Amino acid sequence: MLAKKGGQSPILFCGNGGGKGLSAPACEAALGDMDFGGKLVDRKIIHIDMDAFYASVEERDNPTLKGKPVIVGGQPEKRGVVATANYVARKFGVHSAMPTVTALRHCPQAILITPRMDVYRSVSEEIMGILRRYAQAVEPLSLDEAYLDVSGSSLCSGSATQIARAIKADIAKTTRLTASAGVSYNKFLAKTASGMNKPDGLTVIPPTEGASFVQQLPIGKFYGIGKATEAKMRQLGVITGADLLKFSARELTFYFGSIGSWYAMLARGEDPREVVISRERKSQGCEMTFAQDVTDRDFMLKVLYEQVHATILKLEKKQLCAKSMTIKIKYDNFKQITRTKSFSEPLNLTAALEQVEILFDKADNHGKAVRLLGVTLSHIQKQSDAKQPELWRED
Ligand code: TTP
Ligand code: MG
Ligand code: MG
Repeated sequence: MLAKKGGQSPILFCGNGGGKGLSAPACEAALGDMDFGGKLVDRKIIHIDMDAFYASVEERDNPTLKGKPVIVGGQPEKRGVVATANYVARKFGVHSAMPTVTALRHCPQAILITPRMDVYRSVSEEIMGILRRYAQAVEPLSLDEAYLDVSGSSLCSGSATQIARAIKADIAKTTRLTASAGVSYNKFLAKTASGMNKPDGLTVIPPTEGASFVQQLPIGKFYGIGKATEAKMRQLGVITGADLLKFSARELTFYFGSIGSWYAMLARGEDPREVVISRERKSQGCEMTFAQDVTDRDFMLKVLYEQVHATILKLEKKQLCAKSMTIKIKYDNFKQITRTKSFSEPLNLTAALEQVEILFDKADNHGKAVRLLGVTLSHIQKQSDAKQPELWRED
Protein backbone atom coordinates (compact mmCIF):
# COMPACT_ATOMS: atom_id res chain seq x y z
CA MET A 1 0.00 0.00 0.00
CA LEU A 2 1.27 3.44 -0.83
CA ALA A 3 0.43 6.70 0.85
CA LYS A 4 -0.84 9.22 -1.65
CA LYS A 5 -0.34 12.89 -1.08
CA GLY A 6 -2.88 15.01 -2.88
CA GLY A 7 -4.34 11.76 -4.21
CA GLN A 8 -1.61 11.53 -6.86
CA SER A 9 1.91 10.88 -5.79
CA PRO A 10 2.79 7.49 -4.35
CA ILE A 11 5.54 9.04 -2.26
CA LEU A 12 5.72 7.43 1.12
CA PHE A 13 5.22 9.57 4.20
CA CYS A 14 6.07 7.37 7.13
CA GLY A 15 5.90 9.57 10.24
CA ASN A 16 6.47 7.92 13.60
CA GLY A 17 5.17 10.65 15.83
CA GLY A 18 3.32 13.42 14.05
CA GLY A 19 -0.16 13.18 12.60
CA LYS A 20 1.03 12.88 9.02
CA GLY A 21 2.00 9.64 7.37
CA LEU A 22 1.27 5.97 7.47
CA SER A 23 0.77 3.95 10.60
CA ALA A 24 3.75 1.78 11.49
CA PRO A 25 2.33 -1.54 10.12
CA ALA A 26 1.13 0.11 6.90
CA CYS A 27 4.50 1.73 6.51
CA GLU A 28 6.25 -1.60 7.10
CA ALA A 29 4.15 -3.16 4.33
CA ALA A 30 4.97 -0.35 1.93
CA LEU A 31 8.68 -0.41 2.60
CA GLY A 32 9.12 -3.74 0.92
CA ASP A 33 7.74 -2.29 -2.30
CA MET A 34 10.72 -0.06 -2.99
CA ASP A 35 12.30 -1.05 -6.23
CA PHE A 36 15.34 0.89 -7.32
CA GLY A 37 15.80 -0.53 -10.78
CA GLY A 38 16.97 1.36 -13.83
CA LYS A 39 19.93 3.23 -15.21
CA LEU A 40 20.11 6.71 -13.78
CA VAL A 41 18.24 5.67 -10.71
CA ASP A 42 20.13 2.63 -9.50
CA ARG A 43 21.62 4.23 -6.41
CA LYS A 44 20.10 4.19 -2.95
CA ILE A 45 20.83 7.39 -1.06
CA ILE A 46 19.66 8.23 2.44
CA HIS A 47 19.76 11.73 3.90
CA ILE A 48 19.49 11.98 7.67
CA ASP A 49 18.85 15.31 9.39
CA MET A 50 18.24 15.79 13.10
CA ASP A 51 15.09 17.65 14.14
CA ALA A 52 15.62 21.12 15.66
CA PHE A 53 19.02 19.79 16.60
CA TYR A 54 20.50 22.19 19.19
CA ALA A 55 17.09 22.85 20.74
CA SER A 56 16.28 19.12 20.96
CA VAL A 57 19.55 18.47 22.77
CA GLU A 58 18.64 21.23 25.24
CA GLU A 59 15.16 19.78 25.77
CA ARG A 60 16.59 16.33 26.28
CA ASP A 61 19.06 17.57 28.88
CA ASN A 62 16.53 19.72 30.70
CA PRO A 63 13.10 18.07 30.84
CA THR A 64 11.50 21.20 32.36
CA LEU A 65 11.73 22.72 28.86
CA LYS A 66 9.33 20.14 27.40
CA GLY A 67 6.38 21.72 25.65
CA LYS A 68 7.76 25.23 26.03
CA PRO A 69 9.11 27.44 23.23
CA VAL A 70 12.90 27.18 23.20
CA ILE A 71 15.32 29.36 21.26
CA VAL A 72 19.02 28.54 21.09
CA GLY A 73 20.99 31.62 20.13
CA GLY A 74 22.97 34.69 21.05
CA GLN A 75 21.88 37.33 23.55
CA PRO A 76 19.61 40.08 22.16
CA GLU A 77 21.63 42.87 23.80
CA LYS A 78 24.72 41.60 22.00
CA ARG A 79 22.74 41.49 18.77
CA GLY A 80 22.85 37.73 18.77
CA VAL A 81 20.97 35.64 16.22
CA VAL A 82 18.87 32.48 16.52
CA ALA A 83 20.84 29.29 15.82
CA THR A 84 17.65 27.28 15.97
CA ALA A 85 14.30 27.12 17.71
CA ASN A 86 12.22 24.13 18.74
CA TYR A 87 9.01 23.42 16.87
CA VAL A 88 6.87 25.09 19.57
CA ALA A 89 8.77 28.38 19.05
CA ARG A 90 8.67 28.00 15.26
CA LYS A 91 4.86 28.24 15.42
CA PHE A 92 5.38 31.87 16.50
CA GLY A 93 7.45 32.58 13.38
CA VAL A 94 10.86 32.16 14.99
CA HIS A 95 13.53 30.74 12.68
CA SER A 96 17.29 30.26 12.32
CA ALA A 97 19.38 33.37 11.56
CA MET A 98 16.66 35.74 12.81
CA PRO A 99 17.99 38.36 15.23
CA THR A 100 17.22 37.15 18.76
CA VAL A 101 15.61 40.47 19.55
CA THR A 102 13.09 39.91 16.72
CA ALA A 103 12.55 36.30 17.78
CA LEU A 104 11.71 37.38 21.32
CA ARG A 105 9.31 39.95 19.93
CA HIS A 106 7.51 37.14 18.09
CA CYS A 107 7.57 34.88 21.11
CA PRO A 108 8.27 36.79 24.37
CA GLN A 109 7.66 33.73 26.52
CA ALA A 110 10.41 31.73 24.78
CA ILE A 111 13.28 30.39 26.84
CA LEU A 112 16.57 31.59 25.37
CA ILE A 113 19.55 29.27 25.72
CA THR A 114 23.15 30.06 24.85
CA PRO A 115 24.54 27.39 22.48
CA ARG A 116 26.64 24.64 24.07
CA MET A 117 28.72 23.79 21.02
CA ASP A 118 30.86 21.19 22.79
CA VAL A 119 27.78 19.19 23.70
CA TYR A 120 26.32 19.40 20.18
CA ARG A 121 29.67 18.36 18.71
CA SER A 122 29.87 15.31 20.91
CA VAL A 123 26.26 14.30 20.14
CA SER A 124 27.08 14.78 16.47
CA GLU A 125 30.05 12.41 16.73
CA GLU A 126 27.76 9.86 18.36
CA ILE A 127 25.27 10.20 15.49
CA MET A 128 27.94 9.97 12.77
CA GLY A 129 29.28 6.87 14.54
CA ILE A 130 25.83 5.28 14.30
CA LEU A 131 25.54 6.18 10.61
CA ARG A 132 28.91 4.58 9.85
CA ARG A 133 27.56 1.29 11.13
CA TYR A 134 25.01 1.34 8.32
CA ALA A 135 27.17 2.39 5.36
CA GLN A 136 30.76 2.80 4.38
CA ALA A 137 30.01 5.93 2.38
CA VAL A 138 28.83 8.52 4.90
CA GLU A 139 29.21 12.18 4.03
CA PRO A 140 28.52 14.56 6.92
CA LEU A 141 27.23 17.94 5.73
CA SER A 142 27.07 19.64 9.10
CA LEU A 143 26.83 18.60 12.74
CA ASP A 144 23.30 17.30 12.31
CA GLU A 145 23.08 15.80 8.85
CA ALA A 146 24.71 13.39 6.47
CA TYR A 147 24.22 11.47 3.26
CA LEU A 148 24.66 7.71 3.13
CA ASP A 149 25.04 5.60 0.02
CA VAL A 150 23.56 2.19 0.77
CA SER A 151 23.39 1.02 -2.85
CA GLY A 152 25.17 -2.29 -2.41
CA SER A 153 24.10 -2.93 1.15
CA SER A 154 22.94 -6.32 2.29
CA LEU A 155 21.45 -4.87 5.47
CA CYS A 156 17.66 -5.04 5.85
CA SER A 157 17.50 -7.25 2.75
CA GLY A 158 18.93 -4.34 0.77
CA SER A 159 15.92 -2.08 1.42
CA ALA A 160 17.13 1.53 1.77
CA THR A 161 13.86 2.44 3.41
CA GLN A 162 14.24 -0.26 6.05
CA ILE A 163 17.80 0.86 6.67
CA ALA A 164 16.63 4.45 7.16
CA ARG A 165 14.03 3.20 9.56
CA ALA A 166 16.60 1.20 11.52
CA ILE A 167 18.93 4.23 11.65
CA LYS A 168 16.17 6.44 13.03
CA ALA A 169 15.39 3.88 15.72
CA ASP A 170 19.08 3.49 16.58
CA ILE A 171 19.58 7.25 16.89
CA ALA A 172 16.46 7.57 19.03
CA LYS A 173 17.56 4.76 21.34
CA THR A 174 21.15 5.93 21.68
CA THR A 175 20.72 9.71 21.87
CA ARG A 176 17.03 10.13 22.82
CA LEU A 177 16.69 12.51 19.87
CA THR A 178 14.64 12.24 16.70
CA ALA A 179 15.97 12.40 13.16
CA SER A 180 14.17 12.75 9.85
CA ALA A 181 15.20 10.64 6.90
CA GLY A 182 14.83 11.01 3.15
CA VAL A 183 15.36 8.06 0.85
CA SER A 184 15.77 8.29 -2.89
CA TYR A 185 18.07 7.60 -5.80
CA ASN A 186 20.13 10.78 -5.59
CA LYS A 187 21.31 13.36 -3.09
CA PHE A 188 19.03 16.18 -4.21
CA LEU A 189 15.88 14.10 -3.85
CA ALA A 190 17.00 12.40 -0.62
CA LYS A 191 17.75 15.78 0.98
CA THR A 192 14.51 17.31 -0.20
CA ALA A 193 12.64 14.25 1.08
CA SER A 194 14.15 14.40 4.57
CA GLY A 195 12.80 17.91 5.02
CA MET A 196 9.29 17.06 3.90
CA ASN A 197 7.83 15.35 6.91
CA LYS A 198 9.71 16.78 9.86
CA PRO A 199 9.95 16.08 12.72
CA ASP A 200 10.55 12.33 13.03
CA GLY A 201 9.73 11.80 9.36
CA LEU A 202 10.67 9.12 6.89
CA THR A 203 9.93 10.09 3.32
CA VAL A 204 10.71 8.01 0.27
CA ILE A 205 10.81 9.23 -3.31
CA PRO A 206 11.01 6.12 -5.48
CA PRO A 207 12.66 6.23 -8.93
CA THR A 208 9.30 6.08 -10.66
CA GLU A 209 8.24 9.25 -8.89
CA GLY A 210 11.37 11.42 -9.03
CA ALA A 211 10.54 13.34 -12.20
CA SER A 212 6.90 13.99 -11.31
CA PHE A 213 7.84 14.91 -7.75
CA VAL A 214 10.22 17.57 -9.00
CA GLN A 215 7.62 18.97 -11.37
CA GLN A 216 5.23 19.85 -8.58
CA LEU A 217 7.97 21.20 -6.31
CA PRO A 218 7.81 24.99 -5.72
CA ILE A 219 11.03 26.54 -7.00
CA GLY A 220 11.92 27.96 -3.57
CA LYS A 221 12.06 24.40 -2.21
CA PHE A 222 14.83 23.36 -4.61
CA TYR A 223 17.98 22.73 -2.65
CA GLY A 224 20.45 25.53 -3.35
CA ILE A 225 17.91 27.97 -4.80
CA GLY A 226 17.89 30.92 -2.45
CA LYS A 227 15.61 33.92 -2.24
CA ALA A 228 17.45 35.97 -4.91
CA THR A 229 17.44 33.17 -7.49
CA GLU A 230 13.84 32.37 -6.64
CA ALA A 231 12.90 35.99 -7.39
CA LYS A 232 14.75 35.86 -10.71
CA MET A 233 13.03 32.57 -11.55
CA ARG A 234 9.66 34.17 -10.81
CA GLN A 235 10.45 36.94 -13.28
CA LEU A 236 10.95 34.23 -15.88
CA GLY A 237 7.61 32.71 -14.92
CA VAL A 238 9.20 29.77 -13.13
CA ILE A 239 7.10 28.89 -10.10
CA THR A 240 7.48 25.11 -10.00
CA GLY A 241 9.77 22.40 -11.31
CA ALA A 242 7.41 21.92 -14.26
CA ASP A 243 8.04 25.54 -15.29
CA LEU A 244 11.79 25.04 -14.95
CA LEU A 245 11.59 22.03 -17.21
CA LYS A 246 10.39 24.25 -20.06
CA PHE A 247 13.88 25.80 -20.24
CA SER A 248 16.83 24.08 -21.85
CA ALA A 249 20.19 23.84 -20.08
CA ARG A 250 21.48 26.41 -22.60
CA GLU A 251 18.74 28.87 -21.78
CA LEU A 252 19.21 28.46 -18.06
CA THR A 253 22.95 29.00 -18.49
CA PHE A 254 22.16 32.17 -20.38
CA TYR A 255 20.04 33.48 -17.50
CA PHE A 256 21.95 32.14 -14.49
CA GLY A 257 25.51 31.47 -15.66
CA SER A 258 27.22 28.10 -15.33
CA ILE A 259 24.91 26.99 -12.53
CA GLY A 260 22.08 26.99 -15.09
CA SER A 261 22.97 23.53 -16.34
CA TRP A 262 22.73 22.27 -12.75
CA TYR A 263 19.20 23.70 -12.50
CA ALA A 264 18.34 21.93 -15.73
CA MET A 265 19.43 18.62 -14.22
CA LEU A 266 17.47 19.21 -11.03
CA ALA A 267 14.38 19.95 -13.11
CA ARG A 268 14.68 16.42 -14.49
CA GLY A 269 15.12 14.91 -11.03
CA GLU A 270 18.75 14.15 -11.82
CA ASP A 271 21.78 14.66 -9.59
CA PRO A 272 24.95 12.73 -10.42
CA ARG A 273 26.88 13.78 -7.30
CA GLU A 274 28.47 10.90 -5.43
CA VAL A 275 28.40 10.48 -1.67
CA VAL A 276 31.94 11.51 -0.79
CA ILE A 277 33.36 9.89 2.31
CA SER A 278 35.62 12.67 3.48
CA ARG A 279 34.83 15.96 1.94
CA GLU A 280 37.62 18.41 1.62
CA ARG A 281 36.83 21.72 3.17
CA LYS A 282 35.98 24.25 0.48
CA SER A 283 36.33 27.35 2.62
CA GLN A 284 37.33 28.53 6.04
CA GLY A 285 36.43 31.78 7.68
CA CYS A 286 34.93 33.69 10.55
CA GLU A 287 32.64 36.63 11.09
CA MET A 288 31.60 38.93 13.88
CA THR A 289 28.47 40.89 14.65
CA PHE A 290 29.33 43.98 16.68
CA ALA A 291 27.42 44.83 19.83
CA GLN A 292 27.14 48.34 18.36
CA ASP A 293 27.48 49.52 14.77
CA VAL A 294 30.97 50.73 13.92
CA THR A 295 32.20 53.41 11.54
CA ASP A 296 35.88 53.62 12.51
CA ARG A 297 38.00 52.35 9.60
CA ASP A 298 41.01 51.52 11.77
CA PHE A 299 38.91 49.51 14.17
CA MET A 300 37.28 47.59 11.32
CA LEU A 301 40.64 46.88 9.72
CA LYS A 302 41.94 45.59 13.04
CA VAL A 303 38.99 43.20 13.25
CA LEU A 304 39.59 42.03 9.67
CA TYR A 305 43.32 41.51 10.38
CA GLU A 306 42.43 39.37 13.39
CA GLN A 307 39.94 37.37 11.32
CA VAL A 308 42.49 36.83 8.55
CA HIS A 309 45.10 35.79 11.10
CA ALA A 310 42.75 33.34 12.84
CA THR A 311 41.62 31.85 9.52
CA ILE A 312 45.14 31.38 8.16
CA LEU A 313 46.15 29.74 11.46
CA LYS A 314 43.19 27.33 11.26
CA LEU A 315 44.20 26.36 7.72
CA GLU A 316 47.87 26.02 8.63
CA LYS A 317 47.03 23.66 11.48
CA LYS A 318 45.55 21.35 8.85
CA GLN A 319 48.43 21.96 6.44
CA LEU A 320 46.08 23.76 4.07
CA CYS A 321 46.31 27.04 2.20
CA ALA A 322 43.90 29.18 0.16
CA LYS A 323 43.92 31.10 -3.09
CA SER A 324 40.81 33.28 -2.74
CA MET A 325 39.66 35.77 -0.20
CA THR A 326 36.17 37.13 0.39
CA ILE A 327 35.17 39.81 2.82
CA LYS A 328 31.60 40.30 3.92
CA ILE A 329 30.23 43.57 5.23
CA LYS A 330 26.74 43.94 6.63
CA TYR A 331 25.55 47.50 7.18
CA ASP A 332 23.22 48.80 9.87
CA ASN A 333 20.30 48.54 7.41
CA PHE A 334 21.08 44.77 7.04
CA LYS A 335 22.21 45.29 3.44
CA GLN A 336 25.13 43.02 2.84
CA ILE A 337 27.96 43.12 0.34
CA THR A 338 30.85 40.78 -0.41
CA ARG A 339 34.11 41.43 -2.24
CA THR A 340 36.22 38.54 -3.53
CA LYS A 341 39.67 38.30 -5.03
CA SER A 342 41.47 35.23 -6.34
CA PHE A 343 45.21 34.79 -6.63
CA SER A 344 47.47 32.59 -8.70
CA GLU A 345 49.42 31.54 -5.60
CA PRO A 346 48.19 30.60 -2.12
CA LEU A 347 48.04 33.48 0.32
CA ASN A 348 50.55 33.67 3.12
CA LEU A 349 49.79 35.78 6.17
CA THR A 350 51.56 38.92 4.97
CA ALA A 351 49.89 38.85 1.57
CA ALA A 352 46.52 38.11 3.14
CA LEU A 353 46.78 41.09 5.50
CA GLU A 354 47.66 43.36 2.61
CA GLN A 355 44.85 42.04 0.46
CA VAL A 356 42.15 42.31 3.11
CA GLU A 357 42.81 46.04 3.33
CA ILE A 358 42.62 46.37 -0.45
CA LEU A 359 39.32 44.48 -0.52
CA PHE A 360 37.94 46.54 2.32
CA ASP A 361 38.78 49.79 0.54
CA LYS A 362 37.28 48.42 -2.66
CA ALA A 363 33.99 48.12 -0.80
CA ASP A 364 33.98 51.91 -0.52
CA ASN A 365 32.10 52.17 2.76
CA HIS A 366 32.05 55.97 2.91
CA GLY A 367 31.65 56.02 6.66
CA LYS A 368 28.57 53.82 6.60
CA ALA A 369 27.72 52.12 9.89
CA VAL A 370 28.68 48.46 9.86
CA ARG A 371 27.11 45.74 12.00
CA LEU A 372 29.02 42.67 10.81
CA LEU A 373 32.38 41.90 9.28
CA GLY A 374 33.61 38.56 8.04
CA VAL A 375 36.45 36.98 6.12
CA THR A 376 36.39 33.71 4.17
CA LEU A 377 39.33 32.05 2.49
CA SER A 378 38.48 29.60 -0.28
CA HIS A 379 40.01 27.64 -3.16
CA ILE A 380 41.64 25.60 -0.48
CA GLN A 381 44.36 23.12 -1.25
CA LYS A 382 46.94 21.06 0.62
CA GLN A 383 50.13 22.98 1.30
CA SER A 384 52.02 20.04 -0.16
CA ASP A 385 50.11 20.44 -3.46
CA ALA A 386 50.80 24.16 -3.70
CA LYS A 387 53.60 25.33 -5.95
CA GLN A 388 56.44 26.89 -4.06
CA PRO A 389 57.56 29.67 -6.39
CA GLU A 390 60.71 30.53 -4.42
CA LEU A 391 62.03 27.04 -5.11
CA TRP A 392 61.44 27.42 -8.81
CA ARG A 393 62.39 30.99 -9.39
CA GLU A 394 64.91 31.41 -12.16
CA ASP A 395 67.35 34.21 -11.55
P1 TTP B 1 19.26 22.56 10.59
O1 TTP B 1 19.29 21.09 10.35
O2 TTP B 1 19.13 23.46 9.41
O3 TTP B 1 18.03 22.92 11.53
P2 TTP B 1 17.48 22.17 12.81
O4 TTP B 1 18.10 20.83 13.00
O5 TTP B 1 17.60 23.08 13.99
O6 TTP B 1 15.96 22.05 12.50
P3 TTP B 1 15.27 21.09 11.41
O7 TTP B 1 14.36 20.21 12.20
O8 TTP B 1 14.53 22.01 10.51
O9 TTP B 1 16.36 20.34 10.71
O10 TTP B 1 20.54 22.99 11.38
C1 TTP B 1 21.16 22.16 12.35
C2 TTP B 1 21.73 23.00 13.46
O11 TTP B 1 22.67 23.93 12.94
C3 TTP B 1 20.69 23.82 14.19
O12 TTP B 1 20.08 23.09 15.25
C4 TTP B 1 21.50 24.99 14.68
C5 TTP B 1 22.59 25.16 13.65
N1 TTP B 1 22.29 26.28 12.75
C6 TTP B 1 22.81 27.54 13.05
O13 TTP B 1 23.55 27.69 14.03
N2 TTP B 1 22.48 28.60 12.23
C7 TTP B 1 21.67 28.47 11.15
O14 TTP B 1 21.40 29.46 10.44
C8 TTP B 1 21.13 27.16 10.84
C9 TTP B 1 20.21 26.99 9.66
C10 TTP B 1 21.46 26.12 11.68
MG1 MG C 1 18.24 19.57 11.38
MG1 MG D 1 20.71 20.15 9.08
